[in-house]
Amino acid sequence: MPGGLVGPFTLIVLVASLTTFPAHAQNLVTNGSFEEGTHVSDGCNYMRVGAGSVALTDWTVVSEVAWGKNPCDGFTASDGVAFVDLSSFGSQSPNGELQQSLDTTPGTEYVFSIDRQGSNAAVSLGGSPLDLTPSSSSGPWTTYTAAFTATSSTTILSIRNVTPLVQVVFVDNVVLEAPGSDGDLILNVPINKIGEGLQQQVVLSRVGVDAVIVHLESSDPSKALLAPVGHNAPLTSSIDVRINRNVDQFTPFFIHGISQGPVDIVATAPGLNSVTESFTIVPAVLVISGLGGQQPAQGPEDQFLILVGINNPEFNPQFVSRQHSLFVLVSVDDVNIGKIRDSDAKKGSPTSSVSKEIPPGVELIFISFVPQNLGEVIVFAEIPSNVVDVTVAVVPGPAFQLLIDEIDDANLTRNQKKYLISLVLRSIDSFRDNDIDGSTRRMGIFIKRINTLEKTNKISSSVANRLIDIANTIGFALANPPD
Ligand SMILES: [Ca+2]
Repeated sequence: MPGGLVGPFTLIVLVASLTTFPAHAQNLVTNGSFEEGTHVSDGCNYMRVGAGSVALTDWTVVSEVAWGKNPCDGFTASDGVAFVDLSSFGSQSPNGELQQSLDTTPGTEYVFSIDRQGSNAAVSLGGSPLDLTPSSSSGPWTTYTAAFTATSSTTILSIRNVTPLVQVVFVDNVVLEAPGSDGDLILNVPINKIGEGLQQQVVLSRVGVDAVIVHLESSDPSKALLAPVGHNAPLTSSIDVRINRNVDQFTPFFIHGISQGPVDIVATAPGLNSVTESFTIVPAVLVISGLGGQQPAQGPEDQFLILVGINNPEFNPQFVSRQHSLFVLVSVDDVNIGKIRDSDAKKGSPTSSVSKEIPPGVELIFISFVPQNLGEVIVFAEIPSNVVDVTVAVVPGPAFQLLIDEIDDANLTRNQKKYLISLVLRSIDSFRDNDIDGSTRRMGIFIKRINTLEKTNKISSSVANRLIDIANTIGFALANPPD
């Protein structure tokens, strides 16, 4: 059993030069990808590497591990072709452990990372267990990271199996990097306003190539909180996020507007210039889109959008914060002209008002407008901080289209449909020519024709009644145009 972090054996040490390429950091771990050494298969391209073995270049084997290199069992390395299984063959090494001694500078903050697949392993540096992110779990290859501040000029790295009886504790791609010295942090901010109760994604990046852990902090947690993306972590006043070792890496995170007022978000990272962005948390507002104004109701049902966003000339939609649900009340002022319904509730009857949740992480909802009659109706949408409305005109043109659609859908012969639609089209032509009398007269002919078809049992009473209702509505509207 390995007791302390430095065992009673001689450490085999080989340290990389720290003097080359000062522009960016070196990996202080040598052979961190386990690609180098004298590999001899003991089965399936796994090598049993016992305590004291020097087969794995630059690593001290404290307790037996297995060294896989292009193994036959379908497993692959995370980096290159080789990796280490801390549990050795099967689960034969419940405490498999590797160590390496690293040259470090006291007081310097480093970034550690390791790829792991399978069950948990413990990592310590200089005797201190690392608190790796994300929190440990079983699963496929995942990169775990932690910040580490050296306290000594020599730091022992230990990687150890802490899950006895399991068969897969693979590790690969072990990196300890000095902080970068090149470049600044950059916050790519779409807009410096965030709606109260809403969230905005901001992308953190840097000029340079080194991996770095960035500390982000809200200057006033009562105004704004932070959260990483892709996790259900609670909103907090500060988070640490990692920018990976790649010049093109961008790391998104979310700023959540909590209450109105100014707030700064400060990003700091060891060895880099910090950056501060000022934000203003403003009231969330709504916008009704796709209805009203120059868009009269198109009938028989018009789907429209309610967007949630912030108050600025461009109206930037923003997502609802993950810790909020935003309830929007949508209503109409005259159900004789139009009703509404939740577009997601397919069978719901249209009604005078709908209360609908915009769930966390969403920026819009769909509502349907269902014309009832020709005329004008106001559609309202409201949240506690904001009310908007649009006036919707239900006009004859679309009602004609409604009639054509009804004819199309009715159980009629092809010739009957053709004749009835031709009557409607002629009525539309007259309407467009401002010949309101001609248009009305043709609707009258249409109704007479329907009555005849019904009396001779060529169409059912229900179809006849529906078509006559619409035609009467059009006729009424033509005789009584809205001002
Ligand atoms: Ca490897």
